[in-house]
Amino acid sequence: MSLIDRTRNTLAQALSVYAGTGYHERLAAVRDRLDEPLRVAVAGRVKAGKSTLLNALIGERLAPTDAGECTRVVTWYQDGHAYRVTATPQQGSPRRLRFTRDDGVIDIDLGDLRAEDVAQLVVTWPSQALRSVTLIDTPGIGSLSEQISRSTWGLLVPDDEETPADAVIYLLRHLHANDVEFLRAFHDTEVSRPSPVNAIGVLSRADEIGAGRLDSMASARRIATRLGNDPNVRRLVQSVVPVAGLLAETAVTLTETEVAHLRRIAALPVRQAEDLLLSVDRFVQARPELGLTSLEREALLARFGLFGVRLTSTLLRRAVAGTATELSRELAERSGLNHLREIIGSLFLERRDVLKSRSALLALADITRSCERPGSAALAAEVEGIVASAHPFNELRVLSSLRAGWVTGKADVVADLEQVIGGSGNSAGQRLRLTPDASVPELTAAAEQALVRWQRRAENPMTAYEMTVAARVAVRSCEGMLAELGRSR
Ligand SMILES: Nc1nc2c(ncn2[C@@H]2O[C@H](COP(=O)(O)OP(=O)(O)OP(=O)(O)O)[C@@H](O)[C@H]2O)c(=O)[nH]1
Ligand SMILES: [Mg+2]
Repeated sequence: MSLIDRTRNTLAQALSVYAGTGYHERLAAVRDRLDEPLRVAVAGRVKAGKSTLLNALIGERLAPTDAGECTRVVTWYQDGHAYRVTATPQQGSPRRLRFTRDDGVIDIDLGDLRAEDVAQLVVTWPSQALRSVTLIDTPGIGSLSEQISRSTWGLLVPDDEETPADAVIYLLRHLHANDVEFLRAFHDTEVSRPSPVNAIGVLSRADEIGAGRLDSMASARRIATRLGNDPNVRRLVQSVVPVAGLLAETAVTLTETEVAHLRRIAALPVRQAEDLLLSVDRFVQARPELGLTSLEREALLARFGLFGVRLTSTLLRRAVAGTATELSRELAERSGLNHLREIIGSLFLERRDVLKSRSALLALADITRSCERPGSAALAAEVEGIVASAHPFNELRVLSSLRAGWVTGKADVVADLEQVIGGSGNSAGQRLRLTPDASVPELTAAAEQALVRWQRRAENPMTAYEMTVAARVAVRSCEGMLAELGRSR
């Protein structure tokens, strides 16, 4: 039986054990959550670019950036049939809020509520992007007021260890001791401790890293790779990808007017354009003959950043992109957005069932601990049994151990192990390092070879104990792939 079905059965059992108690409702919510989209929180320090990145992922400018009271409230963005905003006050029952939409940006009217009185906002928005994930925007951890930081902590590291989010995208700007501490606390939970599996790192505002020079993204990639290999970071997040969030957001919401304005800069001879783009002040004031008002120039800066204006005008001049559609595609690629989407796809969405089961079992374990009832001991044993034996959890554990440096070996062996157990993506192709178009016979042959390789290692008396345990898990992973491939023939 699959992990998610086992989890579902155990939940059904729990619902009957706790029928008529105060826990029944919470259990029903846990059960319903299994079938809902994956909940992914976007977290990080103040002004790390969280809301901007979230908008880029949704493809609309829904989350407020910069100023505004609502940046201080945990806000959920979920798919639905109607456009609706609901506030859950700290005290009292949820209520609908009025909102307006101007230039694509939604402006929520809190009415007589103050930001600190609101536990959370839920924005329901019909959106293709939100069909598979519910995104949770969080106020920055760090310098803002205590209470706001606490509400984000509460979301990610709740006291009862039942995390409202199934996974998290953690934005890092400059690695700071608090960042690491924050990640550690988030992962300090039962099923996978510490788990890099439900967290990915984004090196945000990547365009600013090389001071906005055209090669900024290349510098950002180097830094992200270095961070991703840092043992302190590796044991906390799966991988670190650089994203220029502002450019990504603009890429997916680009307007024809903006492209027309950029064309004027692209029409300048290279030298003159470079001179104009030397600094923000220069760009806003110089070359009045360009036919762009300073307001229009400021608007371009706010949407693209200096790096983005340099990059897009260069792309237009070199005819790499001609139309708004082409430009949008090019920018989504160059900003790192496409890469981030791929990573979210392979590390979160394809692991959806495991992440969902994990959240549900954590909640269930917590309930059985807090309230004893006839049948609850058996239930607790069942949960423990699933957590201890289900293969996907074993893979998570090996992955965490690898990342924590507990399982060691030759670099290529460790890399192979990490790949085979799904560390870089869950599909057979990714596990076996084949291209996405690999055929079933090719995949089967590669899986058979991997199986032999890992069986040998598991049986070799010279293999260290930790590696033997890990190798057995890898063997199971290979057998699982072969079974799956056999079914698909
Ligand atoms: N240059 C550049 N600026 C960015 C980028 N991402 C965000 N910004 C700017 O940084 C400021 C803060 O962005 P937000 O997305 O509101 O950041 P946040 O982390 O949600 O901020 P809080 O919710 O207030 O903690 C805005 O002025 C954005 O335009 C980026 O990738 N590059
Ligand atoms: Mg924000």
